[in-house]
Amino acid sequence: MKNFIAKLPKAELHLHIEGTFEPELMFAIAKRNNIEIPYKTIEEVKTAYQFSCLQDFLDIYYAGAGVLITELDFYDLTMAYFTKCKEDNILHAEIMFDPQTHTKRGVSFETVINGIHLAREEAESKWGITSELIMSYLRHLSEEDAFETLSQSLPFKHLIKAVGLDSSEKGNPPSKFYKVFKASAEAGYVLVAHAGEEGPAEYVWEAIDGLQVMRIDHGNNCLTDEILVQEVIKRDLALTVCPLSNLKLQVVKELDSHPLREMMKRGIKATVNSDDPAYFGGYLNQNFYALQEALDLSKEELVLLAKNSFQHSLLDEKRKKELL
Ligand code: ES4
Ligand code: ZN
Repeated sequence: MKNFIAKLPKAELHLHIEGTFEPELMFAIAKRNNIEIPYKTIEEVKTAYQFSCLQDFLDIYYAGAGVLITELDFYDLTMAYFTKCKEDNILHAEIMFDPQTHTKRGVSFETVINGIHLAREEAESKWGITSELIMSYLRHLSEEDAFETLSQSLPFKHLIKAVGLDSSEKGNPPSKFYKVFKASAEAGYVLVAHAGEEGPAEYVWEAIDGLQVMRIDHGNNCLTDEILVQEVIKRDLALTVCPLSNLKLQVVKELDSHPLREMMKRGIKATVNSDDPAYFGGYLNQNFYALQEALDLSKEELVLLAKNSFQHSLLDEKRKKELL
């Protein structure tokens, strides 16, 4: 089965580039930027990566991203992820980045996007791996702040395909961002959002009706509302599910009680993704391996999940046809 999964062509649709920051690279970049980090060894870092909820993780994730300063840092970070794509047979990746995490620290939007973009071009020319960028607004910040990010993005609009919504979900419902999502759509961006990871089904309703997203990141809590499930199916909205993330953030107790099987059974289009692989214990293939074992997924089900990832990607129909 492992071999079957490893060879299966895949797309990854839910991946935070700041969440691919491996401790080894973090140490190297911190050193060259003369920044102190609160860990002495890789082991120390790894023991710090124990989370009881999303916020626990986010505190450490934002601190880690704080050592990224130059275009080269963002290039190295992104190139390291594409190397993993090559190893995992990911042919297409849709990469989220959090501009506010960096602009708040005085790193310019341009530095972030240029570094990421350079790596995207190299991955495509070297390995044929295509990618899209999703600029994610931080939901713990204000809508006004998101509007500022939207305007900073406009000179680079040709490099960005979509906007998303991430960070602390509870207490920050999608309704906080209706206006900026509407403006983002008018600017030409496709819309996605995290919803129903820790937040209730009500937040997923707001994401699909209020924000008008074409895909839901996580969406686990959809299952608590049968009318919502029917609506998600009717509108053909895919969920980008992240098994190891859910396990590490205690969204699920055990992988064998993961809702993915129930989602598939009910006819929801689900995809498998790694979210923040450097923090959650594995890249895409590891997520597939763990899930296959826990839920005893068949080869047919694995193929369906992989097909869904291409079908519900932001690729144009021509490239989808090539890859499917
Ligand atoms: C995230 Cl797992 C998760 N949830 C919400 N926001 C995020 N940002 C990075 N990872
Ligand atoms: Zn996420």
